[in-house]
Amino acid sequence: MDTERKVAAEKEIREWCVALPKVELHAHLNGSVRNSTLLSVLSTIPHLSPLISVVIVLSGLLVLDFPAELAKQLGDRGVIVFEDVKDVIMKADGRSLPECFKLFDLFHMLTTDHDTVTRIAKEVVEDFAAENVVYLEIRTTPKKNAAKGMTKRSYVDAVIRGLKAVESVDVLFDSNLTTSEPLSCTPMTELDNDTRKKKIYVRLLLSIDRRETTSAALDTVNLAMEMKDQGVIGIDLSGNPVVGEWETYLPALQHAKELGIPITIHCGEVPNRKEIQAVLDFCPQRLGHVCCLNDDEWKQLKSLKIPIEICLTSNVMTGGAPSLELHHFADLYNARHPLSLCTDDSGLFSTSLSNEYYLVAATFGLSKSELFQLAQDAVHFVFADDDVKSSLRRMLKIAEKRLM
Ligand code: 6MZ
Repeated sequence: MDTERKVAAEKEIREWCVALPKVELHAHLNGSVRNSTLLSVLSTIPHLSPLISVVIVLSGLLVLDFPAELAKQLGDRGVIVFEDVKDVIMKADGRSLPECFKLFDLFHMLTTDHDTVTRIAKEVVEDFAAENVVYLEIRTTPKKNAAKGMTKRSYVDAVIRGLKAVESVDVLFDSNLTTSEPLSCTPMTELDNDTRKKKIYVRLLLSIDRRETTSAALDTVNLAMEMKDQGVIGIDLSGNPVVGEWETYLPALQHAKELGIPITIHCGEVPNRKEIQAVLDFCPQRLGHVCCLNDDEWKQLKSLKIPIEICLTSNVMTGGAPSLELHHFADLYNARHPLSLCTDDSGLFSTSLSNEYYLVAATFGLSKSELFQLAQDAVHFVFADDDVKSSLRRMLKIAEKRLM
């Protein structure tokens, strides 16, 4: 194929991936923040010269270069040690997992107040909806911050206010608010002003951060139970995989299981044999990542058939997979293991769910009908109830006529 035809073919499949109605099951709120929002929040930090922000914007610096300025300011004010984070920030091509967590600490300094949490929740939903995600499970770690009068509950309330504030698309987030009408499957880009608004189902998963104590983890599970009629439908275990012990979170995860709350766990981001085995024995409803399993663990995983949230770009950028070509997606897909494509941290890794579908087509040669089947299969693994699943299936049926 000559270059021109190749470029045209790539454009066509990229657009098709955007138009495909998609289900996102693994997206961290603070990892999905818009770069422009981080920049604008940055500019409100006291003593930060507006000139610095303007220069950063005008010079078109790479997104992740800008926290260097933030880090310097925070360093000057004694909030962090600038030298500790400088090298991480300056890296343009992939960061190790520990390096990502240093960046998350910086992001949290910027985003952890009620108004900013509300803003980013609203924008994250708008961004996923804009690329035809029709069902979004967004996960976030409820945070306490006494200085800002923030409790875990008020943090989640602030997220929910963000979901309610979305205007560009109808957000169906209350568990009692399912619709019997099929969702619109018109790409956002093709909607006129007077066309009926597009809909997106949004559900929340509350994350337990691996740095938390057993008691804090239990608080998160109890909060999820308390807020189950407000769109909270599951529990996630995440955070820096080299921090913490499985035994610390187990009582909270066990409690969630007893309460009937669906659970997803970040598993095998590092080769921690004891923990991977414990996670497989615990047998949650879904697993995220599963990068560093040994032969025996792969065998167990496949026989357990636990659905996997696959995060291609994230895994390659953080070194969990050696390359796209050698990503474990291929093995799991060929083994017909249940899986769903996800973004993980679309802001941090500059990706989108459409791009993840495109990467699967470009790297592993999946056809449109195979990609469509992947989107359809993901509906099986959502934590929402059967009414939502039926609605999503009806909508995908309609979309099939247009796309295939
Ligand atoms: C493990 C991750 C993650 O909760 O503040 N998080 N945990 N592995 C990953 N892969 C790279 N990416 C994100 O969103 C940010 C938090 O999500 C978890 C980390 O705990 C991070 O601090 P929230 O909204």
